[in-house]
Amino acid sequence: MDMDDLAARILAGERRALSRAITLVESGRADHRRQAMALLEALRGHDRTALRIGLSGTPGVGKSTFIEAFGLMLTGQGLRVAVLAVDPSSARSGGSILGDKTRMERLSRDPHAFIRPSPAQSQLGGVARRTREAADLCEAAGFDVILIETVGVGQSETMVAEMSDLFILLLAPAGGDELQGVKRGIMESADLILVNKADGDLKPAATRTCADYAGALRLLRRRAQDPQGFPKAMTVSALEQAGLQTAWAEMQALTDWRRAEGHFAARRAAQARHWFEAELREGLLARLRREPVKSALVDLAARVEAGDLSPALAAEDLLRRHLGE
Ligand SMILES: Nc1nc2c(ncn2[C@@H]2O[C@H](COP(=O)(O)OP(=O)(O)OP(=O)(O)O)[C@@H](O)[C@H]2O)c(=O)[nH]1
Ligand SMILES: [Mg+2]
Repeated sequence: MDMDDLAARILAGERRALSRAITLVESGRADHRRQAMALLEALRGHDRTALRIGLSGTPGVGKSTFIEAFGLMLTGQGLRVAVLAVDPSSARSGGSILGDKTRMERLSRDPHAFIRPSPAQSQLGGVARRTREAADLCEAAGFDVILIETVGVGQSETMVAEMSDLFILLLAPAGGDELQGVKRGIMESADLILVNKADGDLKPAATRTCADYAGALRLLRRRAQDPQGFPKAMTVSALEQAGLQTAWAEMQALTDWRRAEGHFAARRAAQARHWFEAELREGLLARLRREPVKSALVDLAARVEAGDLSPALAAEDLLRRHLGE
């Protein structure tokens, strides 16, 4: 496979080339990895920028329904929309392809949309790299908006926030007055909180929940990358397609402001640095798991356990002998 040719076809917006490229970045094979890196290098330097929107929410809040309705609204305005998913449970369930394809039936048939379900991969590091590189590929292919969906469990939310220009938290109306146990860290990384299902019997509860979150957001420390009034909480109904246009207008207003103030580019730069450091850590840890370091590590660990060597000295010895320190 010629990577320059594949790059040219991606830049020309060929969907099959894009699918093939994403398969390549998902692969764990060493030769595929080399090809993927050559491909991403060949694509460097284009001047396309997609708006990357991370969307997080617990199972059942309506992520798929929202993405279908929101995505169709955007394609209806002539925008090209890519949907990527990060599902930490997909390693267990074998991917959420089935559920998502039925929930996003119309969007998946839309020629202006591209939906790529989560691959079955257990390691979060691998998922992060795959999703990040898939987003780069979609951006090169000329998509205007990239939606990155994740279920709100574990580290996946933080990971998605670290690769998005905007991070959106989708919530369901709460019964009581509790803040649904949303972790503080996630609240702090949200740019927009959307309380979904603001329709029918659930509407009063959705309005109350929204007010609760708006209050909680006001208590958070002001962030440099926010204009007055952000982060914001709003109600929507994915089912009745209500509030979606308003939500999109808020996302655009925030993005325009951040671009004008330099925060957009600064955030991307900080993210690039973050992922460089993450890759470096992964790479170093991978070397510890490979020979000859692996055996040396087992050997030194045994000596530390036996009390023959101090932990610090053992670590220093391994670093000096094997990692060129
Ligand atoms: N009333 C109401 N129901 C909704 C709305 N959006 C989604 N639902 C319903 O909520 C249920 C879950 O919706 P999904 O879109 O599958 O939720 P999800 O967040 O993708 O769920 P997982 O993929 O399991 O994480 C479905 O029965 C939807 O019909 C809404 O705006 N209003
Ligand atoms: Mg879903």
